[in-house]
Order: sequence, then structure tokens, then C-alpha cells
Amino acid sequence: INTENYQKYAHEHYPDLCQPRPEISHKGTFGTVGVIGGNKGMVGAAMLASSAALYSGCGKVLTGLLNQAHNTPAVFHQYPEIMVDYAVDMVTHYHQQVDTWIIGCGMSQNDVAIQILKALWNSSISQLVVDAGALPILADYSEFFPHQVKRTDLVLTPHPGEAARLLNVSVERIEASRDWAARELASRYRAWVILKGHDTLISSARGFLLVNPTGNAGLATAGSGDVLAGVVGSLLAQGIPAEQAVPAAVWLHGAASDILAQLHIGPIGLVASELADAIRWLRNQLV
Ligand code: NPW
Ligand code: AMP
Ligand code: MG
Repeated sequence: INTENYQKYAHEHYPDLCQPRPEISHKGTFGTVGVIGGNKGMVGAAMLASSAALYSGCGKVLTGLLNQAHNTPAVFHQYPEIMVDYAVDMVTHYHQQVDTWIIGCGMSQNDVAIQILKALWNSSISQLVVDAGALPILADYSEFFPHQVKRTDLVLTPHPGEAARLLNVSVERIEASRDWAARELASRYRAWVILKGHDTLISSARGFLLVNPTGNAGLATAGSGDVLAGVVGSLLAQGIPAEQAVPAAVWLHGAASDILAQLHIGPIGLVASELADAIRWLRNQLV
């Protein structure tokens, strides 16, 4: 793999991503990510986001599962470094410790999920990434989610289906006017918006638009969006400013899939859990 072009691009666009780890540091230096999601049948989505967050370099991950059988989710045994608990207990006990919350990966719409999203949305946390199952809740209960909250960074990561739901239009309308959709969501929610799909678009709250140059159809696989949410949250928790962290996360995620395709681990049959490893490898090449 020739990493020269990746290095050049990253140093130019995302200098903070390319900094070496300071010698004088501890896990707190690299931020704590909280992941809320994983209803019954979708614990894997929360695991993918959580593991991707660690592999992208944050110091600690706490995962709050909505699945009631939260004590022994077999899928988490692979990652003993992740702290896992029932979502309500995680939010209640560890709220002060978390730098960046990611909510929605494998989340279904139910009372507990709505209450937790409401609590995080209306609290004074500095960074919140809203993905997947949390997005339809925003659409359906807009009265709970006032758009003027005191928060530094809010990131929404819809795929076209989720964007259609948020804007109450068809998926076809989203795909025919992706620039409009990304900008409209960003301005409505005063958020960073990642409108996913081929040629992922990133819009800042002020409507500054960027097309991500990396990625391929290997990413069209279950859970790849959950991995992306984990990377976004992780880079933000590490203190990389959102202007770099948000596009850099999309860029790393896409570049990882390009590298795996070059190694013939994809695009056909690439699986989401292979992405984090490649993201970690690439990020270390950038330093
Ligand atoms: P169609 O019919 O496919 O063309 P959903 P989801 C439409 C969790 N997961 N990209 C699409 O149209 C997630 O975290 C758990 C994508 C369809 O109507 C969520 O919580 C996994 N979709 C939950 O599952 C692994 C597009 O949108 C709808 C599109 C549901 O998430 C999988 C699909 O969206 C998954 O990540 C596009 N470019 N264009 C796990 N292992 O635990 C149109 N659509 O119903 O929200 O389904 O994305 O799978
Ligand atoms: P999700 O639908 O939430 O699992 O997210 C899918 C992820 O894969 C997003 O980051 C998309 O941008 C990416 N993706 C899906 N299909 C493609 C494609 N055909 N080309 C490039 N990226 C894709
Ligand atoms: Mg998704």
C-alpha cells in the first residue's frame, strides 16, 4: 500500500489527526466516549461503534445497552476493555465522565430510548453524535428536541433513508438533491451533517459543503455506518476540532475501505468489523 498520498492529504487537511501521541499523557488525555444503543437483536451495532471508537484512538469507551440482557452480551466478550452496562445506569452514573456521546447505533424507538435521547440532547454535554435509530426519534418527537441547545458540537449522520425521514420527503428527493438535503438538515439542527452514501457529503451548520473523496461500494454492508459513528465520536473526544474531526472521520472510514479493497479484502464481502483495524493502521501511518 502506498501511503504517500494519504499522508499528504491528511497533513494538508487534518493536521491535528497527524500528531503523534504525547509521551506525557494518560487515557484521560484522549477522551472518553459513551455509546448508547444496542436494543435486542442489534447489540452488534453498539459493539461496532464502541470498538471503532477505541481503534480510532480515544482513551476509554463506556457502552450503555438498551438490551435488557445487558450483563452478558456475548458479542462484547471480544472487547473486555469496553465498559458495558444497561444504558439507563450508564447515563446516570457516568454522565460526568463522558466527553462525547454517540447515540442510536442499533437503537429502536421505545420509551427508554426516547428518554435517554431527550436527556442527552437537553443536557450541557459538549459533543453529541446522533446516528441510526436515534434519527427517527428526532423526526417524530420534534417538540422534545429544541434546536437551540447549549452545545459545542452536534453531529447527525443520516443515510438517505434517515435523511428522508428527518426532512419528511422521499428517498428519491434526497438523492436528487443531496446538497440541499445536507444543508437543510445542518441549518435546521445547527449541526454538522454527514449525508452518507456514494460521495458522502459533509455540511457544517453554516452550510459549508464538502464531498468526501474516499470510500467504495465495499462499505455497502451491515454495520459500516455504526463504525463511522464510532470514529466521529472518537476523534471529537480526542479534542480534534469538529472542522477537522467530522470530515477526517469520513475520510479515514472511506480510506480504510479503499486500502482493504487494494488488499483484496473487499470490496466484495468486506465486513464492517474489518474496518476499524485498517483505520487504526492508517492513522498510525499518518503520524
Ligand atoms: P432500501 O429499501 O434498502 O433501498 P433502516 P438500517 C433506505 C442497526 N444495524 N443507505 C433503505 O432503502 C442500525 O444501527 C444493526 C442505506 C431502507 O428503506 C440501526 O439502528 C446491525 N439505506 C438499525 O439497524 C447491523 C438507504 O433506508 C432504509 C439508502 C436499522 O438501520 C445493521 C434502511 O434504513 C445495522 O447497522 C442508503 N444509501 N438509501 C447489527 N449487527 O446489530 C435508501 N435507504 O431501516 O434505518 O435500516 O440502516 O439497517
Ligand atoms: P449505514 O447505512 O448507516 O450502515 O452507513 C453505510 C456507510 O457506508 C456510510 O458511511 C456510507 O457512506 C457508506 N456506503 C454505503 N454504500 C456506499 C457506496 N456504494 N459507496 C461508498 N460508500 C458507501
Ligand atoms: Mg446506520
